[in-house]
Amino acid sequence: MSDIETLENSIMVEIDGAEDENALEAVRVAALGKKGSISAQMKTLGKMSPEERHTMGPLLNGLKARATEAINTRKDVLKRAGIEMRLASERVDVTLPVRPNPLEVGRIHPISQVMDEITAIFSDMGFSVAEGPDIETDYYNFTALNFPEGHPAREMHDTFFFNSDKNGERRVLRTHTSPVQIRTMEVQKPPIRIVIPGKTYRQDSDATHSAMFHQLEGLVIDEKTNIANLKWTLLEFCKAFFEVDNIDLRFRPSFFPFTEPSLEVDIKCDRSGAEVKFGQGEDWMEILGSGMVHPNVLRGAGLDPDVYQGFAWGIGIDRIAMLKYGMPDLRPFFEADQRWINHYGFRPLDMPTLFGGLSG
Ligand code: 2U9
Repeated sequence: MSDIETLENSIMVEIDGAEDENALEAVRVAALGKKGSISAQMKTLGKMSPEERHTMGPLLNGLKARATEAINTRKDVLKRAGIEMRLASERVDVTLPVRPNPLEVGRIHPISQVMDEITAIFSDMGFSVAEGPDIETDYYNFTALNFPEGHPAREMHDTFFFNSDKNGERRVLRTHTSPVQIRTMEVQKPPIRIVIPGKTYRQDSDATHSAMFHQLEGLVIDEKTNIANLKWTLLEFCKAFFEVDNIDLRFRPSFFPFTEPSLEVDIKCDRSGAEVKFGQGEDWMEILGSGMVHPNVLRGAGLDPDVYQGFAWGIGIDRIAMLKYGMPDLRPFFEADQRWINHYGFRPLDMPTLFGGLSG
């Protein structure tokens, strides 16, 4: 066997033995690369006599062509084998249901949704959102709000009291978000326009009351703020929140220690069906409480009632969420039942805005 035949045999054995495309590439470089075995043979042609070159030239060119072809054939085989292997190992069950987009999983709780809706409405009117602690001092929860010491109103709130500390002071779980207004008035010079959404606590629980519930209160203080401003603000809020234009409100005199005069607000509605409808009917339903901030409250927070006046209101978020979205029972709000939240919850990326729609 000639040297060329021996070389060809050994290259062909290596090509056939290459188990993957990387190994085959190594064989190609060893044979046909710049310093490869076939290239080395080709280089010897230049030193041969014309007769020798005449014989050896075609032999070496034939070897180069056959080696190249064998490499390409083997490459195709290996490529196809690779695809077959992936097809066998990577099975896809096309009958499986489509997985939901991770951004779409999870639901916004109706309370968070309603808080976002209300804050969107008041942000649009120029209000800021304020927050404060859930555990309050007796002073901020009661005294600063014009509840006289020992007054039965303190008990009326069904307050959760903590044990007294060594100074005899007892903290409370706030019974309303009103302490936040006091804290704001102490540090911010009017004009003040704030809304305070948050958790509040009272010892009360049945189908429509829970010991922890949510309120949204609001406060406006300026030099000429008056009761007409209060009525307009609450009317515009109700129109936007219930997404009905012809809302009718009725203001009834009431009593709260922190406002004078105090007004309870009823909304006209139709209660004849299973769900309450607004903008129609002849019934009235109490929806929120409000009033002009009591001069004692202003004075206590360091504001001169002869210069500043303002209005405040409070609304139960859980209750208006039930009203707006037709939820009959308050208790599932706090039961973390996945089926309930899937039914009543809101899509996470549908942020309530006045221009895009509040409730999607
Ligand atoms: C300051 C001054 C006045 C907040 C007010 C109400 C009337 C009210 C209830 C609504 C339903 C509580 O959740 S509820 O049971 N709230 O009726 N809240 S005026 O008045 C304030 C607050 C802070 C400094």
